[in-house]
Amino acid sequence: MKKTLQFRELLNSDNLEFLCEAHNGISAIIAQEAGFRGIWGSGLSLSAQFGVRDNNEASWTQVLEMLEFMSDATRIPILLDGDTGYGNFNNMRRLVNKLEQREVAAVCIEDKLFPKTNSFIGGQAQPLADIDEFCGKIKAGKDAQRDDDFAIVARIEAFIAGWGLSEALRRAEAYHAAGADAILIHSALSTPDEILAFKQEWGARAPVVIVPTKYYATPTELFRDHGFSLIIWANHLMRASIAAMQATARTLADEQNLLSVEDRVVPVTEVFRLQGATELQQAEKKYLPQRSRGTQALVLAASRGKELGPLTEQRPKTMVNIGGKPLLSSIVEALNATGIKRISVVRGYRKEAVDLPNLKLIDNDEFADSGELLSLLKGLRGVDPEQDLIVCYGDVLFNKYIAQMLAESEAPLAVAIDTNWMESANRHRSADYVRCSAPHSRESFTTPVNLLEIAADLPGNQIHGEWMGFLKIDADTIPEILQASERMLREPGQRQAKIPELLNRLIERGQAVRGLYTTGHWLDIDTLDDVVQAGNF
Ligand code: SPV
Ligand code: MG
Repeated sequence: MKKTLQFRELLNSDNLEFLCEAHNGISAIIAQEAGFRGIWGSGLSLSAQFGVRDNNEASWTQVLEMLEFMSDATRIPILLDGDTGYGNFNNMRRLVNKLEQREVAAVCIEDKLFPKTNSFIGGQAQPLADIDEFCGKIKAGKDAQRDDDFAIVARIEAFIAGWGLSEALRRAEAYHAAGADAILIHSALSTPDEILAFKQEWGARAPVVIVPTKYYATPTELFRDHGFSLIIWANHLMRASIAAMQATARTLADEQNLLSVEDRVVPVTEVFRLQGATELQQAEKKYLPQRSRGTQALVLAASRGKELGPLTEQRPKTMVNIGGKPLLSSIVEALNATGIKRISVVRGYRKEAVDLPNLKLIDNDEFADSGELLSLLKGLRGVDPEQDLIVCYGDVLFNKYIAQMLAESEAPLAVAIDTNWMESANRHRSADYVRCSAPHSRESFTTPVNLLEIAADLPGNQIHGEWMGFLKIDADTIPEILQASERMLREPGQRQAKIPELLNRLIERGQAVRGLYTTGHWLDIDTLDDVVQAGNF
């Protein structure tokens, strides 16, 4: 329902209704969340949050600007405390139009002179507006409004200025006749005597609004019984926040640490919630190009690398020193060089030795009696589900362009394939050979090639290349690979399963695995001989 109509319903309902003061976007959200059906845009609170006096020191456009934030942030109607209308009838009609443009439902103007002073500062000495001049202002506002449901509340300051009941009634009658939709009768007494006397005489000629700031001890039931329409809790969110800010600032100044205030302030997540941060995250997923999510890496480095003998007694293979630094350092550098900053490492054997900075460490404490698929599974559970992922091994050195090629691939799932597979075959080392939908050729640069099978014992005439141990998984595909790994590891006899077995499974189930051909520029550290060779890599 449009805000003007909501406000009109509050004014005209048979029940006593309530407005809560707010003075900026977040206090408006808080008032709405507490269940209030309307907001009082208090002049006192708005000026206070700007750090100025309630004397029209903030310009009306500055007030309007804050009001726009409050209105944008909420669905409930706002009644602006428009002071005296910020000028004469002409300023008033411009104000009404500007408020309507910002979906502010109503404005209240008081019969004092510009620049006004808050009613609780020497109210008795404050001059009142000429009745006819004020009526002209009300009329001009009503004539200016484009939405018939926009409301103008006329506020009577006769009691504040020390005039009696008859002056208050005379004014109310005139303002009502000029078109005011409701009367706000204000009083600075600590008892409700004035406003009750007014209501008694006024009856139900037009809805009556009150602000019980000074007669706060009066039971609300009394107002209900007397048929008031609307109560304004006029400044209490502002005053509550001042108390909280003063206490927090004093404590911080005295104690010079955050510990003593942390439990007394809301967590930052509460701030994000009030700001609606989740909505933006969802919108980003919907509207931003997928690539911008970035790429992360997962290094599988849980095994010892027994073949390296004494070199891996105190540390896993990934931490063996090659060319003056741990193997893992070179891997991290190659990843960093392609712009991949987020790197997770699955560690197991001598895990405390894997201690390089800026890595997310994921433990596989079952490394000794399990295969690399379990490490992959634990790794997938620990990575950021929002980013694309490159999986690599902690004992494979590579040129950065290989990671770049994988990161740039559009495929949901891809592997890097070395066409130079004969080299491994000639050296009689174990390797994972692949058969693809097409061999490496000029066409394979432009036509996507899919993996058909991966095995250590493929017949030579079927081999198109060697899997280099790299896997690229699109963020959206991570859950699928995670579930497939879980399923496989639950089957009996699969505890030692390796990634190629998972890939064959996925292919059998119809998952496309893109093969990206490349030639050389990587080194698998399996033997002491490899360690020596790697020095020149
Ligand atoms: C305000 O909240 O700014 C008001 C109410 O005008 S009072 O401060 O009581 O005058
Ligand atoms: Mg005010």
